[in-house]
Amino acid sequence: MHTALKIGGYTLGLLAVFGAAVGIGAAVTPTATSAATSSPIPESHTDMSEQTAAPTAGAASLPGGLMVSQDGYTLNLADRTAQAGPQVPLRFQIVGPDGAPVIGYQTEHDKDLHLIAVRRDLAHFQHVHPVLGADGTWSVPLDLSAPGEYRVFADFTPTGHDGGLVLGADLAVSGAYEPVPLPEPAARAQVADGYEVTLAGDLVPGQASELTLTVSKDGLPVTDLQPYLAAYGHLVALRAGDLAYLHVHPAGEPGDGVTPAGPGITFYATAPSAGDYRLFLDFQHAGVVRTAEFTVQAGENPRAATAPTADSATTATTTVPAPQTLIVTSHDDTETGSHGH
Ligand SMILES: [Cu+2]
Repeated sequence: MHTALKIGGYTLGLLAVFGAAVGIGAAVTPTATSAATSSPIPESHTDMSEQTAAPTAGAASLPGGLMVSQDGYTLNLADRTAQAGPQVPLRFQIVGPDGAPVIGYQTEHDKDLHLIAVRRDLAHFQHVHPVLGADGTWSVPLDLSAPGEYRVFADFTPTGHDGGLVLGADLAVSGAYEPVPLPEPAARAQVADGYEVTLAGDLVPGQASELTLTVSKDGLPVTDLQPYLAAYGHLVALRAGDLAYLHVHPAGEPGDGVTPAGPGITFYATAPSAGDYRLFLDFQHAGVVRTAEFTVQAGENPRAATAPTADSATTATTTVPAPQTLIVTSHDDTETGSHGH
């Protein structure tokens, strides 16, 4: 009985690994799939045909921005490298399932395509709106004064596609890269010209979380925010570590009779996992668009949780140095106390 249970457990484990292999193999290489087909578990073949359908659902539920190609649409940068400079022309195409550059887009948030560029250390965020040429080539100047590895996200909805897509591509900017550590989590962000934005609400892994960002200037609430991209603010949230691009949507829109023009702007954001995220809020006031940036922690901090385990030695060498982990841990305690989460 005991042996039978062990075998059963082993088989289940094997099937789980096998299922995962098929999931990856079907999407990437035929080698993994053929290896899986020669598996010595004949009764699993029926399971496999069911598992083969899984990758589609899995890819659909992945956070945006992690892939350069999805659903037959590919983000093609004209150049994957650039020289540093304040006005570097970026050119790219969205190539569709038919192999031709996409020229038909559905307008979302007032624009046919939103382009986000950020250095991989989550510094130097930019949100711009490229111009589409007749041949399907988008172009926009980027401020790439700071060298380093950048991630470029195209957020768009092709005509005829069910829902929006966020594709991501790497752009290397030559020069001396001096990465900066992710700023500590904080509920308050200072913005130029006397603006301050505070953040209320918790980012809960796996569910749409309500976040309210409140804008003040020189200590007074701002109640005359201007519509920007069909909302009183536009929020982009990226996961630290892989720059997964979260789905965020505003609660209400200007002119709907219920949404105030500040000082609070409410969003719903879904964090795919526990961990650190960087939030970028674009808001417009007195004719100028400004960006407020926050580091937010969703759920328990996985870095703090892994610190005391047996494999911490190997983890420490590949990820975060031990002293930094200690600083983060102590900061968590003060954060929890001061904000009363
Ligand atoms: Cu945009």
